Amino acid sequence: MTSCDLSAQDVPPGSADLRAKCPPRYTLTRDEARQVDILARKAAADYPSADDPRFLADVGLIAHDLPAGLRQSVNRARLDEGTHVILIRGNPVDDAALGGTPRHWQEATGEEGRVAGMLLMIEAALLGDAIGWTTQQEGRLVTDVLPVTGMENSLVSSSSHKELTWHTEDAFSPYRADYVGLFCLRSLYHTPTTVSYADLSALPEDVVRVLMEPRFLFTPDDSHKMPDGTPDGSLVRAAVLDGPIDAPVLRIDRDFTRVMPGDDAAARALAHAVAHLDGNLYDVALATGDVAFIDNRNVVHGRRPFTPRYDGRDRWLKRVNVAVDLRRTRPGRLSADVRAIG
Ligand SMILES: O=C(O)CCC(=O)C(=O)O
Ligand SMILES: [Fe+2]
Repeated sequence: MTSCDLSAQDVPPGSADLRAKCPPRYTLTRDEARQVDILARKAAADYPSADDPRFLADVGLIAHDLPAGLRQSVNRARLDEGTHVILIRGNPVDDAALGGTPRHWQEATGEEGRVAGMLLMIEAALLGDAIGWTTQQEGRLVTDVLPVTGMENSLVSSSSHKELTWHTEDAFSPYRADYVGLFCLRSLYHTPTTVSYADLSALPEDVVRVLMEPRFLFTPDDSHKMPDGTPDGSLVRAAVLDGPIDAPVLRIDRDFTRVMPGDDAAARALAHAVAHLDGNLYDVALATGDVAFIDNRNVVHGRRPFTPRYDGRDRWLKRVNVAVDLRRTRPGRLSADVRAIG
């Protein structure tokens, strides 16, 4: 047993370093993987898509049929307020049936990819309800993370040559997800996802105090296609740290967080936070069959650079945003039935 084969309950509370080295993980047995596969395929047969309102109404119940060991492990990690990432290994992936990695997320329309999306939605339902963004990948709930020609050096997840710098997912929005779920379908060279966390005991007290004040400006990242003529309408002023000092919620995007002109104390605090998060950054290399739920309140995440080949074998993840309390996101949605924010 390596030091990382710990179950969630074995991780001592408060040990951010150990959490980084040993994320709570659950490895499905072959029988359990078969059980998960059957559930996902049945859902794909019973419902037309992951966005179907009937599926969204039922998926929480479908998740009751996931293996008991998995449900117990995810539940413990959910209740641990310091969790960085929940890893579920050994999920079924039929590489041949998937076909080639699509050249663009708009082309990710294959049936086997849809089954994978259903699987991710079912496991995500152990944590909450899926939300989407009208401004992102046409408002889909299950989105695709894959390298796209021409985007190699961009600041979005379809980049490759350029490191995807760490960020709170959708930091600009009060309706952002509590978890970001990633299902790795393919990653030949194990390109790592990156994760970092704030250890407040290692930051000067005055810096922490400033980070807790609403002195920071957040703009939507480039993955959100905002309507023309909305330059500053989308600017949000908020704190980087929120909540109790022993269980802070982190909100920061290395590329899209600024301070008001002339606010030197906020600029200094932001620089401290950036250097601190840079220093705590560690790798989580997802392999085929891994599902990772990143706690978007406790950690920031990104991705190391890689060289895409555009040969149909490139890295490919399915992604979902999960809200623990769907009602919290309601002001951002048109109606109870609409899951896309915006
Ligand atoms: O590609 C990854 O590992 C992470 C990408 C990312 O930040 C995201 O999809 O939100
Ligand atoms: Fe992200």
